[in-house]
Amino acid sequence: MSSLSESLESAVKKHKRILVVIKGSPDPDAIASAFAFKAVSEFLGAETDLISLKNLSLPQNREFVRLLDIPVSFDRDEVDIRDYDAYAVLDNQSASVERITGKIPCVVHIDHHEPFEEDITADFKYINQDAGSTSSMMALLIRDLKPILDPDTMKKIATALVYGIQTDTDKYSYATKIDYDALRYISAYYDSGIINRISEIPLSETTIRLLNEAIHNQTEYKGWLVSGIGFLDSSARDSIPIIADFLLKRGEQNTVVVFGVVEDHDKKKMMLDASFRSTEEHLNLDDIIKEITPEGGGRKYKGAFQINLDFFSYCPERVLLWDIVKLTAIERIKNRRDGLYITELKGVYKRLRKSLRDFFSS
Ligand SMILES: [Mn+2]
Repeated sequence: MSSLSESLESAVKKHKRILVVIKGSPDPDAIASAFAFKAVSEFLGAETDLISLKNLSLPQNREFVRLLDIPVSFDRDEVDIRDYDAYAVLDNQSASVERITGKIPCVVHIDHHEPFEEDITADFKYINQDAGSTSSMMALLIRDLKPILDPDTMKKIATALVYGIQTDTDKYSYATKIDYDALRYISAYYDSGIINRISEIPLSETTIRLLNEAIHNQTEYKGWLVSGIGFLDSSARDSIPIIADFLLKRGEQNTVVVFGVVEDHDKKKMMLDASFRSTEEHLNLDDIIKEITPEGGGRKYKGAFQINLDFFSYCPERVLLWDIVKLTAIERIKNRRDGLYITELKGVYKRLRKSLRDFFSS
């Protein structure tokens, strides 16, 4: 057993009841890695519940959860933490969770995004940017831990992890050695029929309509494509990253930014939501986005940010409101494109510092 899986084991064994919080949009990588962690921690003797702060959005993600019978409760922003001794966060840059952090300890933080500077300590903190997905990291931990799971559970977990790896690496186009190592191990257990069923689900009508909107409203600026798609209901939120993926694949520009205003009418909630996609390996999307707002971040090829607009949900002039949001967002994104030279230098410096560190520590 490797020292990593040993430290995971000793961290989990310190607690009886663990709450796993899926913080961002509940995508297949986040759901699969949380699901795998639940099985591992239950094998190690801890009861574990999975909650997602947000609701599922895409039809294929709903089908993914349904077919694999993944026990996550969605759209939960209230939870009684007296029921838990510790919490865990997977597939998110930050281990901070409102109303939970500071009250119970963070037992596990596993992620593959750019590390985020914060003072939250976790008993087991494992951040690896060389992995294309958190699912791969979980798969390799399971390989080393060798938990005894019943074959049906193992099959579900392996299937979920394969799908998590597949979606986060854009069907393996960004897969790294770690992802392939993980696939080599779990592919012996997964159910390819379920993956095929999920992959066959077509885009929803709403996504197609918004895609059309995006194509007609695109602006090109110094090799970047920027497009605003207007207002959309929170149930269609994940259309934004899908449209960004789609526009990038058309291959006209190396970087794409798609944004829209996501609304939840019942709760009077409104959010500017943007997705970044790039084919440039050295474009530091995390730096680019963090300078727009700390409520966002990225990794190689992908990034996103959100800006709360709740106050503006009272605005009676929707056309005007959208124009203001659109103009401001485009202006800000253009500014960041102009400031790119500086960001790129910072990226070079970071990489230089890391390679010097690796050199001296080896
Ligand atoms: Mn991920």
